[in-house]
Amino acid sequence: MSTERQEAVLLPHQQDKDHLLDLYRKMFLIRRFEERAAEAYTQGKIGGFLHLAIGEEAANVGTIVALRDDDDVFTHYRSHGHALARGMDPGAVMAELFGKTTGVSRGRGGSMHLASLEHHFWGGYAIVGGHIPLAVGMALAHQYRGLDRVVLCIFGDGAVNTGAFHEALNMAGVWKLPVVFAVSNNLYGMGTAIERSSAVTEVYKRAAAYNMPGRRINGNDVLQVEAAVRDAVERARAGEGPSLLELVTYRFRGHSMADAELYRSKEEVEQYKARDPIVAFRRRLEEQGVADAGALSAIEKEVEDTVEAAVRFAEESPEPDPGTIFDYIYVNP
Ligand SMILES: Cc1ncc(C[n+]2csc(CCOP(=O)(O)OP(=O)(O)O)c2C)c(N)n1
Ligand SMILES: [Mg+2]
Repeated sequence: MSTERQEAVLLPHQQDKDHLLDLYRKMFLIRRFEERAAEAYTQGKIGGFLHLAIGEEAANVGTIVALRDDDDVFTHYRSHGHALARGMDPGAVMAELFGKTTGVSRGRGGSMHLASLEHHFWGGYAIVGGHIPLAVGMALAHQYRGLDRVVLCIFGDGAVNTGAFHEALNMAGVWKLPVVFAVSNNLYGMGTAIERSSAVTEVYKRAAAYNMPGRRINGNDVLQVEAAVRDAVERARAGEGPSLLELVTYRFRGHSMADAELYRSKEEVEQYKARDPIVAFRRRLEEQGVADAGALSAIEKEVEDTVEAAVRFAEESPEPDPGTIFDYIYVNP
């Protein structure tokens, strides 16, 4: 699938070694976290659904790092990577998957409902497209209150055929709201390829219908994603309205842990794995002399320790007391 032919024009801070290594560390953290979550799931330690973002780490990280701390994030159910990139504690995110009281949503939400007020991270939504109007509502609130906060709304290619997508983008376009719509186009919605479900498969083109700019970006290049999202965020913050960014990426694993993957060939998956966004970024950092293999391995080791500690924390944390089952359903007065 073709994307913008954009030779890496680096932003000034993208030449900064610390920033580049931070991007690498975040992407690697997501990869290891997801791999360990998959293991824990097969061991029966995680219940319910588990949707992994392995393969989509560049899109996960490039979007979130473009935000200010007080900007707001809404995302869909494939959200562990976004939460980790936002700086949510890996132990508390893992504990949420385990359904423990120490989880970010106190074990009540599980994998699909990560949230953190402190991180302006409003979920984790399971209804495809259902959160897009919520994000637009928050953007309207920011505009109405004269705040310069921007809302980032992330969803999959499957969401662009829901009514909520069209209604919400239309209102955002009419009112020039400070919201950035970022579609992680991983080419499939569950077992359905995008060309079987979308009359127009170039998602970014839909922006024209709502009078906002639309761009298709290589979602496997963290620097291109970050640059595009920063542009769109600046535009929104300056009062120039919303944008639609299509980040073309690929998930290496099934839709969820229960997916026999009969809808795509092993060869196709292998082709994409050969262009692994983490491996490619690692190579680039080495080739450009940002860090040598030893320094990158040290980051990986540190991340592995962090993830092991997160799993231990989740395992050792207490289960919620059944007597508290009705707590947190409504906001306490
Ligand atoms: C309104 C609604 N319809 C159907 C579903 C079942 N469903 C769950 S995930 C999914 C696929 C969505 O794919 P996409 O938006 O591309 O996100 P991805 O899983 O690829 O990240 C579907 C149809 C749902 N959760 N909500
Ligand atoms: Mg998809």
